[in-house]
Amino acid sequence: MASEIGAMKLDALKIDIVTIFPAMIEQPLTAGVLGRAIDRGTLDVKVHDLRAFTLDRHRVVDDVPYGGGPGMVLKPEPIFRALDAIEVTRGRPSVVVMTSPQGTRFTQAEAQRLSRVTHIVFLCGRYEGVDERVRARVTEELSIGDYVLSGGELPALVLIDAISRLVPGVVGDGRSVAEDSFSRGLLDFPQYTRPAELSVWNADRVDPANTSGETARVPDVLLSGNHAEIRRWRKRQALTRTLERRPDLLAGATLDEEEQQILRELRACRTTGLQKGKADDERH
Ligand code: J9Q
Repeated sequence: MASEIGAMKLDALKIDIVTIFPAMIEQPLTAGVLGRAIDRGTLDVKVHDLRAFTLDRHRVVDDVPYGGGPGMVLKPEPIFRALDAIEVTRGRPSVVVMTSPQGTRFTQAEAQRLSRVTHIVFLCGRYEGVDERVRARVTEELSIGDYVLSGGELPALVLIDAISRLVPGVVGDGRSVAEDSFSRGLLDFPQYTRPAELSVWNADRVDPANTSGETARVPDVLLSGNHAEIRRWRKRQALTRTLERRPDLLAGATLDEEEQQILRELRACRTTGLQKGKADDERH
């Protein structure tokens, strides 16, 4: 009936997922940091097949909508039975989340809040809908964005990933969680790794001999060893990107004195038309 992934710890975050496609949830949760957290017992995850909570021989989970129209609607009784079974075997959950396009938008602040609860149930709806009476047992209806999906499984995985990363012990290096761009409210600065100089791959594709000699180099400042300069360069890059791509984020960002100063410079440059494109990046 319910498949358990991993062994559990006393302070683990308990997560139950109710779905008609258990395989869609199970496999992804075996990979990466979440997979390791489940193996260690830092996360206690159970996936429940909604069909296991039907009583008829054809294990029917959906039916035609009252009033007519296209598509099928998830029946309420199997969902109620699944929630009751979870409560009996796993305890009363702190929150019951349903992923749906009608939900409020999931944000990093919501992820922070939900990472502090002890037990979350996720109900994965279908595109066509869920019987409205199910909402009586749902404490939060969340959307991950405005696009059409076939079901709530992928949104549930998105929520589980974002929430679990914030649970102490899930991500090995707690520093990268704290420094994560959305936690600071800005986009990330550009990252580079070795080699410091790269022949341009596009040129190879056009001309396999690649006689152009064109290279893509890592910015000199990152090779300089001057950590004060590197920190300032990164701040400027993060602010430039945020200003150009997501200016809406700046309203909610917490900036230190240096960042506020850089932002004033960038805005002044922008309005005078001095700074546009790559040229400016190289000047600073
Ligand atoms: C269940 N499109 O979309 C965005 N966030 C959630 C959803 C969604 C969907 C269909 C079914 C959830």
